Amino acid sequence: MKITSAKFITSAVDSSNYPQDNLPQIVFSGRSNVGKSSFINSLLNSKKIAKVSQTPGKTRLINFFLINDIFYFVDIPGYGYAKINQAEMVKFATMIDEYLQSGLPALAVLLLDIRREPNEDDLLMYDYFKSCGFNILIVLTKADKLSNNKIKKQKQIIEKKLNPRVQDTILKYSIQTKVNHDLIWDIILDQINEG
Ligand SMILES: Nc1nc2c(ncn2[C@@H]2O[C@H](COP(=O)(O)OP(=O)(O)O)[C@@H](O)[C@H]2O)c(=O)[nH]1
Ligand SMILES: [Mg+2]
Repeated sequence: MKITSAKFITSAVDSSNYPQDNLPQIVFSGRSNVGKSSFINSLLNSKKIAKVSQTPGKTRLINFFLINDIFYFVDIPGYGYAKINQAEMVKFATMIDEYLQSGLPALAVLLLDIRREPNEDDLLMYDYFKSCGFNILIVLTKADKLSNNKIKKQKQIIEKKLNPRVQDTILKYSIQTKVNHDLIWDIILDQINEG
């Protein structure tokens, strides 16, 4: 995929702020620090596009990036914040619920750190994506941190815990080696063209 333009469009708390043009959307989700911003930047061959969503005030919002003027990357906030109170948690869940129920996402990308066993938050998010009827791509980040042997073992551990559907794809990724970069783009573009 040749990226000719990638623009930050808007941050949203609710549907009144979503883009209204009905272009396909790819949603990215994962625990804080999983490497979501790095992954988005790496797919877009950009050093900073997803950084916008890291500026203060935007990290807990839904951020929309318009790619090549034909589809959106949608960055939803990393779950599993340590310091969040009950009221914030409810607000946060409501915001993500509303977006995922909006019928907009064409593909959900769930990011998991290849070195870690999925936790309750990861499993909940995966179940949630399934219940929304999304096609799901699971990306195991930071693959460069493990040997090939260890990668194989971790992939088995993660698959056992997640129990993925046959139609879901699981791929490792690394921002250093860009392994599976083209394959991931193929999957994304397939989804966009189907919609
Ligand atoms: N070695 C390595 N580090 C990574 C990779 N992806 C992300 N990181 C690092 O992991 C940390 C968290 O990444 P970030 O993209 O900010 O995570 P986010 O909180 O999910 O957006 C940063 O220090 C990144 O440099 C990767 O593929 N390989
Ligand atoms: Mg981030």
